[in-house]
Amino acid sequence: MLTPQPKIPVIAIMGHIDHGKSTLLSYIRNNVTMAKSSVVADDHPDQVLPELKEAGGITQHISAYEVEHKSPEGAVRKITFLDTPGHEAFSGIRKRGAHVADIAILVVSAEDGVKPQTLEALRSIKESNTPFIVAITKIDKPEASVERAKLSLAENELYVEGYGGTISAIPLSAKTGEGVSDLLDMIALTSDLEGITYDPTQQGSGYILESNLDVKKGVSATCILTDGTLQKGLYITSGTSMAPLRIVEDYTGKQIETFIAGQPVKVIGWDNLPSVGDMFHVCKDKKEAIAYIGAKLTEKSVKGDEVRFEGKILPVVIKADAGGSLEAVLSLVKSLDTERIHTKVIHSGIGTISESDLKVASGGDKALVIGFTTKVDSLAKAIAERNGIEIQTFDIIYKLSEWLQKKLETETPSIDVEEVTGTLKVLKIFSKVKDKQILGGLVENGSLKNGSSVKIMRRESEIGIGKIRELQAQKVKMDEVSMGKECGLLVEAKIEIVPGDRLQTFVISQK
Ligand SMILES: Nc1nc2c(ncn2[C@@H]2O[C@H](COP(=O)(O)OP(=O)(O)OP(=O)(O)O)[C@@H](O)[C@H]2O)c(=O)[nH]1
Ligand SMILES: [Mg+2]
Repeated sequence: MLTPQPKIPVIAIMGHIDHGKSTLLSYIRNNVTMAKSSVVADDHPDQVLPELKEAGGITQHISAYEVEHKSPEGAVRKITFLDTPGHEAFSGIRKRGAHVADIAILVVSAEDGVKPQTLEALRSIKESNTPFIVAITKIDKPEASVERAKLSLAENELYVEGYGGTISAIPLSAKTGEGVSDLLDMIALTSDLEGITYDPTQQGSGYILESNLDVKKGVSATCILTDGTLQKGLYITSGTSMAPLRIVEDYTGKQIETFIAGQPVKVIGWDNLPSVGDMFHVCKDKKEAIAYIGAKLTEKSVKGDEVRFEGKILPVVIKADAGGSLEAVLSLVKSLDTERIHTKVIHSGIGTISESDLKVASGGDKALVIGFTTKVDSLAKAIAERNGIEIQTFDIIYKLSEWLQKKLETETPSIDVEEVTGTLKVLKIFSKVKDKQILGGLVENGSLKNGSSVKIMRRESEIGIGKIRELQAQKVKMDEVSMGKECGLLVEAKIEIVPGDRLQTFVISQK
């Protein structure tokens, strides 16, 4: 028997935003690989390098590439790379990257050292028990210091070789290419040492990396096999979605008959969008697939009651271009909730903002429609105009975040805030005729103004309200008496004031 066989290692490139993950990958694809590689995880299988089309120069999807590397000994091997985003909103994608990878590359810039998402990526790598290599990038930059980067790793309890640990750290530049082949050799070595293998006789299993809706092709999903092989003709299910293995593309967009562990492939023709990060399961035919999904549906538990929220609720409809980015936008939107305002996603989905989305947004309270790297069709635009619905679309996640934060601020209902401007301690009562009371006291804080309303406080509680009708200090009528001064005053109040009470003046402002 031939089993197990060496597997195409799946390498996830992870790390903080702008630390050079995508640039490193495009260097590898352009200069190191023998075969021309391409992106499969997005909608553009044409040969466009990601940094040329990344909105705002940041990665916002997971992308999978297959490359061929020739070792110094001349052995050629395939490697699958997953490029993950570094922006904080995409933690779900990073987690999945670490989870499906056989080896992770933790990218740390020699300029910046460890940053928040470096640590978050490291946590995901450790949680999934993935072996990893550190790549210290941008060493060509004048401000770069490999030593400083290694030290900052050590300060965060990641000890690389030479700094009390065993983790390999490869300094490199994706601009000059220095060190890149060392990294590839280290990947090959780690793959051999880790014994990354698969069983070709097994029915394939793995995960959904990304899902997309294409106007021409329909629903497609990028899947990665973690073990086994798959042939055309079978059925694939994930969650409650399924697809025949009829149109399956490899990394070049070419149709393939069989695919093996470690290969990222695009399966086209799903009945609806599979959830990103879910495992897929293979069935021999449609009947079995339907039965499998049916069994899963009955397992589904009922969700608990939502917690009551007293503040304002802003209904929103969210559309994104792909499953991973939709997930990121949904969690971003949720994270912006405050004590006084919450968004409520009444509908979300993938694809162009269309008539049906606007219908949902127009029903009941008008919802805000947010699109992320999607278009708005003309019918939807017309309905929005007619019904006064606001549609906003964004290509860059942080722009969406900034805008929504501002929007929520302006939509937050103002509340009345009371600020105490003066406190008087009542020392003596001179007279009380009906509700007019003449008393003497000491201003303990702030100042008291004639004509002000006062709260009458007994110990810690407010027992009533009143109004200052006259104010005197040393028998002279005053408009205002300030802290530390004694004064006499005429207060109109229904409550009988007694010595020891405190009178507080206040202003009400809206916040
Ligand atoms: N000089 C120099 N610049 C680099 C190097 N690697 C990346 N850069 C630059 O750093 C910036 C960010 O690089 P990216 O590769 O997009 O960073 P990233 O880690 O993929 O960023 P996200 O995907 O948004 O998390 C770009 O302007 C690159 O040109 C390098 O080795 N040397
Ligand atoms: Mg990137």
